[in-house]
Amino acid sequence: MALSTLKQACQLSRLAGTLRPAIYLSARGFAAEPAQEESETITLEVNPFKGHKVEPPSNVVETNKDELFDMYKTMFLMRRMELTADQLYKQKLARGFLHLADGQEGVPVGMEAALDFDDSMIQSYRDHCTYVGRGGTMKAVFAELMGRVDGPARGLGGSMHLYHREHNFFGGVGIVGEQIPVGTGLGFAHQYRDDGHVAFTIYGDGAANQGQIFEAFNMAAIWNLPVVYVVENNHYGMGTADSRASKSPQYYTRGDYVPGLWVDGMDCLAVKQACLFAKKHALENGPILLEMDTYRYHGHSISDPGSTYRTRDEVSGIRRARDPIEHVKQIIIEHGWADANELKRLEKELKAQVNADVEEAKKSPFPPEEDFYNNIYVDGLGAKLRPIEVGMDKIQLPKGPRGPSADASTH
Ligand SMILES: Cc1ncc(C[n+]2csc(CCOP(=O)(O)OP(=O)(O)O)c2C)c(N)n1
Ligand SMILES: [Mg+2]
Repeated sequence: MALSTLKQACQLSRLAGTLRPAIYLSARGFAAEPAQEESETITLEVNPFKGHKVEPPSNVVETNKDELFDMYKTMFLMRRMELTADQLYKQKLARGFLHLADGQEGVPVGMEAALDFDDSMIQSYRDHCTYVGRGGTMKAVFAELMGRVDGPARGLGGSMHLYHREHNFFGGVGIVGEQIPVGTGLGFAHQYRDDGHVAFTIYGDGAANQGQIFEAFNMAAIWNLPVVYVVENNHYGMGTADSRASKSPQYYTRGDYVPGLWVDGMDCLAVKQACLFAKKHALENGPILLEMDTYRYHGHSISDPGSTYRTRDEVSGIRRARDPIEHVKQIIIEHGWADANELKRLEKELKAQVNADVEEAKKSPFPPEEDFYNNIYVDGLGAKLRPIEVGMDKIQLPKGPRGPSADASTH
């Protein structure tokens, strides 16, 4: 499809709320591809799925050149975004918490290839790539990290609180496991509205033994809610290996009566196939659990070097054998669609795009001072923080026993 036609299609489908993110990235000029005919379908084998109480889908997947280029470019951009966020933090331009997902890019990219933006999604604090997969911009991510108003939380939320209401991305939440009951509620909303869409509820292996998960599974199964639970098993919860935290780290089996699939989460095509299957299953039969076997290259957060509880060899071994971007790059090269030099040139363009987005984000202003007092109380109640009356230009302690006459140093 010619790029101009693609852009028109994107504008139309954005209005209809069903835009697919890879195409969205192309439309924003990331894909400096020459105009080309629609590419022909090819089939590839992915690592076989393992099923729990369900017959797994075939491991032969259909794809094409355009889709693979889009996946490759989107994952590459996500990787650069995460590495750039690391740099911004070290330069003290980004502040607060920061959890990076480099290594895990195959999951959001494969997931979004199977969904549209009318399906809803909720994620943990490791949310930058998920947000971009949902059609959020990298400029907005950088702006949020640097506390600027062009971030999705107007610079007040930071890394853990990305959000995209128009594309049904409900965060970005900081409390481990908090998103699981909320995502179950999103599934309830889809069922109640009978809108033919599903809720993808994503959590980590470190959340997978919490009690609230099993309450959520039970409710979703009793009511046949269209919820796809996705456990991103990156094999560590902070510095604790999954085998030390879980009696049974076979998370795809842990829903008991909820069927599950083990998925090679380092292969975006396997993820796509599993998500297509899971969406259909959830709409027809109720909840299903996908275990995405994946890996994070960075430490748990920016303050964790990530090398005390695992060996450097383990990290470099996974990078060599299973890297999600290298995998797709190899497919592209093997099919003769581009050679290594052409891809290098393309990567240079993509890096320049990320740098340009950072510069744009830096132009975004910090929030105005009054934002400090907004979003605390319902509008109209005024900025009253007990026991202190707060105004923009004054802080007055009330008179009386808790006022200035009391010992203010006893807090
Ligand atoms: C209820 C709760 N307990 C503990 C924490 C501290 N904490 C933050 S992240 C984390 C590990 C979670 O690991 P996992 O679910 O595997 O996600 P990952 O970080 O690997 O993406 C913990 C214990 C928290 N944020 N919330
Ligand atoms: Mg984990």
